[in-house]
Amino acid sequence: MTRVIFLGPPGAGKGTQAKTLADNLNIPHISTGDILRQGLKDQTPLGVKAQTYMDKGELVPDQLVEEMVQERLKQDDTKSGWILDGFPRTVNQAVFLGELLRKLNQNGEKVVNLNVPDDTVIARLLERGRKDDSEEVIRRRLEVYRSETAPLIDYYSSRQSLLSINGNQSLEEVTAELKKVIAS
Ligand code: B4P
Repeated sequence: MTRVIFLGPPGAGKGTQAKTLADNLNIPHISTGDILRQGLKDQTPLGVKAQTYMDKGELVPDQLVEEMVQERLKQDDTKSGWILDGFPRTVNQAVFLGELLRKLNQNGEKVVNLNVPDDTVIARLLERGRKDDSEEVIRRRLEVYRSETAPLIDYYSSRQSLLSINGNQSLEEVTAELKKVIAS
């Protein structure tokens, strides 16, 4: 049973690697960013609320994202495992997730941190050019990452082993390193 949480700055390659790994293992890839963007496209109440935060590079409020993840993790297909990408992004979300996994009997998750320097992240995101990939918004996302999400590295390191991967390599090299640490 594989359950993996991806940590890392915006543009670290969480989405890219999570998708590859989930396809390989035939388990669901649960990306909070993708679910929020789909909500926006479908103009659901959640998507509409999330838009103002995402456009500015801010985090969507914890409660909204937590409810969304809770609903998703309760679905039947998660029984075979999952890859969680983009959640948790705050210590509050991590505490919430820990309690939720205990309740659902889905513990035993591996936590992987993708390390990538700022200049690489900025170059990758500018090249991708999504709506929230303008230079100003990317810089804000990095600030938010440092203040809200980076503390999760200590949070998880002090509770369980945190697997660290060099995300500043080619896609294939990152995938190979990931597969190795997840299998170990
Ligand atoms: P996300 O959708 O999670 O996006 P991300 O952090 O920008 O990207 P990721 O790290 O997945 O990078 P990717 O693989 O795509 O978040 C967007 C927004 O949603 C947040 O700012 C926030 O507002 C909101 N949100 C989401 N979750 C939330 C939560 N839990 N709480 C509150 N708010 C939340 O890679 C980026 C680019 O790099 C791609 O073009 C890719 O092709 C390229 N790339 C990847 N790996 C590469 C490599 N090794 N070499 C070269 N290029 C590479």
